[in-house]
Amino acid sequence: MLDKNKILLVHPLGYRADAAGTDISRLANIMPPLGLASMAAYLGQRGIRADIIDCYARPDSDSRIRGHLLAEQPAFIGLSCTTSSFHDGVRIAELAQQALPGIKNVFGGVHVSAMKEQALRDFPAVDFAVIGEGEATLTELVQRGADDPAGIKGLVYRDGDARNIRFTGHRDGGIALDTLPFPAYEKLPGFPDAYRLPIFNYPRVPNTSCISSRGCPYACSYCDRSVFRRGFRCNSAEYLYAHLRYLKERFGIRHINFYDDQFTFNRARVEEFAGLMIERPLDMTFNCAARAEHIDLDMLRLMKAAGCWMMSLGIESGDERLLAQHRQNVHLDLLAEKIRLIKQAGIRTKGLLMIGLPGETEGSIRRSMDYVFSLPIDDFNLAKFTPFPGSPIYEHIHELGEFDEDWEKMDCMHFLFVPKGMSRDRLEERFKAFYRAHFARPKVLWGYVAMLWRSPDSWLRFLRGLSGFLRYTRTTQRYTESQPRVRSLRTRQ
Ligand code: B12
Repeated sequence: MLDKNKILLVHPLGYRADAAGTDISRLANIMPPLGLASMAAYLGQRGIRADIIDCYARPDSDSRIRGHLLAEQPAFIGLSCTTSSFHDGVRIAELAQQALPGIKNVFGGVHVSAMKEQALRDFPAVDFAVIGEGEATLTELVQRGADDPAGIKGLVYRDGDARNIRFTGHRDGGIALDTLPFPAYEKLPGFPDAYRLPIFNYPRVPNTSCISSRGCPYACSYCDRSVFRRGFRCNSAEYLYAHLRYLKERFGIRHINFYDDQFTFNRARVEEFAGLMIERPLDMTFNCAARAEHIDLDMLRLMKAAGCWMMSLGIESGDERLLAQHRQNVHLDLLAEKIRLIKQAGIRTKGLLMIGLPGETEGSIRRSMDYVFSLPIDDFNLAKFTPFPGSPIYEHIHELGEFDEDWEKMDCMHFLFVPKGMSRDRLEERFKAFYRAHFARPKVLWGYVAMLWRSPDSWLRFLRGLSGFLRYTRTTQRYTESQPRVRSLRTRQ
């Protein structure tokens, strides 16, 4: 008899465990699955025991999953999947069904939130999909049991007949974020030491990432907002301060990376939070991401005094005409001005860029390089544009170029989309040239040398993972090219 009061939550690795040592994303960055940790805490408050297995932090988890299922006999297994990890999630769901007949699986996260009914239609192994915010929907499902899903908002389920798939509709509004318990970090084995922020992106260890808001009011063409949709909800400054104090006191955390899409969107909140960090110091530093429209020098100086170490800005492209096709408020001069203000306030800056957007040309890549290299940025990240299901551009992507929709490779490390007028080889070549040009600049190189004392732990990690990094710089391809994949499931069955 399965235990109806228990669920195992799993964060899949996304590919075979023996490839984890050569995955450059993993080498550089392992972050806690905060969505799962939030749900585990929420379920726990309601008397449901939720355990977490994070295969991303500890690959080779199949035997751990099997062992846990046999020992604990949970009635549900929950899987949190991006597009690239979805097939691995399906594989784990099948593994669970074999290990523990009768167990029901429920998928959540960004991929199924975008696919909705299609996730069940194309994948018979998937029992339920939670669309959007998971806390309340999952709690209701576990409390009511797998046989009575009809009235639960935010759920996709099979109504008797395997072909009769229903979506109950989105939940109204969203949870008031201050009513949520802090994520159950203690349920993440090895937290915080098993997790690592992006290399060279933090001054001190232990550190972690944190989310203090949900939703984004903007509508960029390439961004999938199926989970939290439009709008913006955030924790109050007091809640946020209490959250950081908890992380410091319970886990010794000394640096936080806020992964909010728009950390500075609510100015009053930022001012109040900074005020608290200054008045009652926690000896913690933090990074965050912001949009140029929502920062100014006074705010930046206050944030610096409160411990802000690095700020990331989505530049995406240095070609104004290209950008205008993909996002609102495109003013590259204003953006450059704001980046200078960040530096003036004494905060490190990181530029986030994309290459291969629809409309990209040799000329726009050249302009992006010229623009980025004219800015005083300390670090940058160049992602290969990937059209994710749920993003506005996905709807008509085939009109804009060639798209090979191979979900397992949709990890921003492959050019699966090639814009009209470009070739894949040329994009690869320009991608490498972009990075080479960045690293060839003496100022940038000196910045990385300075990390010897600014972030000594990053250098240790870099040296330990050197063979993996070198392999990557030689190929700029990820594990999927050279390593066995999860298995060759077709994208859509
Ligand atoms: C932190 C983060 C990571 C972390 C941790 C991921 C994780 N599972 O938490 C790491 C570093 C591992 C990561 C890796 C990648 N990421 Co990432 N990541 C994020 C980020 C910035 C925040 C996620 C987060 O913590 N959100 C806050 C929590 C509270 O929300 P949540 O995770 O969505 O969870 C809620 C709901 O989705 C739902 N839910 C989630 N899981 C489940 C499971 C069940 C059972 C249920 C019922 C509900 C449920 O309930 C949760 C609570 O309400 C998001 C952007 C964003 N703003 O969300 C991108 C994002 C999810 N990542 C993205 C990408 C592309 C990647 C990578 C492919 C790229 C890369 N090269 O690094 C890899 C994939 C690795 C993998 N195996 O999945 C894309 C995904 C797009 C897509 N369709 O696939 C996003 C949306 C960013 C973007 N706009 O492009 N990522």
